[in-house]
Amino acid sequence: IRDSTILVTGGAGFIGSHLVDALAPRNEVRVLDNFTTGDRAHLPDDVTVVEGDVGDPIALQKAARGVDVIFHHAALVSVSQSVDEPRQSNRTNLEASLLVLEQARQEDARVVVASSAAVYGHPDELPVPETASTNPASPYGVQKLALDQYTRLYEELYGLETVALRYFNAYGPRQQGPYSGVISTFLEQARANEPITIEGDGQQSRDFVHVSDIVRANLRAATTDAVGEAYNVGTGQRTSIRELAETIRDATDSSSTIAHCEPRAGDIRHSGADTSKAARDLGFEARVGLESGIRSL
Ligand code: UD2
Repeated sequence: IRDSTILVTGGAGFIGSHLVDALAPRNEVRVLDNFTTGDRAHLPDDVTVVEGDVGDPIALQKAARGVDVIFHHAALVSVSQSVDEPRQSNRTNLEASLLVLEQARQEDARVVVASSAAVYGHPDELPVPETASTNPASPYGVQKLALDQYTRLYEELYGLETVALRYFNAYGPRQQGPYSGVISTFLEQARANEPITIEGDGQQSRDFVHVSDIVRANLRAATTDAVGEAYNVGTGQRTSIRELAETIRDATDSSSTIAHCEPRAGDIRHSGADTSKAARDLGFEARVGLESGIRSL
């Protein structure tokens, strides 16, 4: 995508800021972020920053005026926070997202939204295709599923060009903070030569996808003809948490021990993407394998 005017909501966050880096050289990029978890230091100089909440219609309107494409990455990403405070996460993840879709309608802009593997809950098929049943296991998952369905409906009802990307377990540089995911936690523990803490037996598995691949999926979604659809964004490979702990310990030459603690309540046992739809309709396939992705960190 080039020579376009683009809004990235949550553009100072983990995934958003990498997307901004990829877009900024060839496009006019605007970022809407409230900087509660986002970081200004991650933004290139030549983007326009609107500091504000995605749920604030005035800020959103200002940021979205005249755009061709909106990448919607602003969200409260903590699953456990959504369990503790479902209404608060609903306001950001669903109500504000609906505001983004309405704004896109007004601008007739394409919208690419960040959905999640959380829409599947405990998947009943592996690898899980987009057609699998959706029974989210958290308010976060319910909110992402509703957003995902709204994007489909906005295409159907209003002819808006929409795409939902269902991310599996994202990792990469700039993933930080209390809700940052198992890879950044294990890396921190390994670097400090402290015990690597596996929750449960470590046989649970995930599909870890590098943020550079997530960015590439977004760029494909910006130009695909196959709109009104949701796509899995993963590698198609599952890795157990035990294997992950060992890979990280080896990659960092750490003397950490590997410890087991209580399993997480309600943990998903296995998660892995069927990547064939994204390959067929977006021409997207992940390129970064887990070991090289971890080594690059
Ligand atoms: C991921 C997403 C979440 C949501 C969800 C959908 C991240 C960071 N979160 O949650 O947003 O989409 O998938 O199902 O990508 N673990 C340990 N030790 C630790 C930390 C974690 O053993 O110190 C285990 C944990 O119990 C789980 C696995 O690692 O079995 C992955 O945990 P996570 O929090 O990185 O990601 P997940 O899959 O729960």
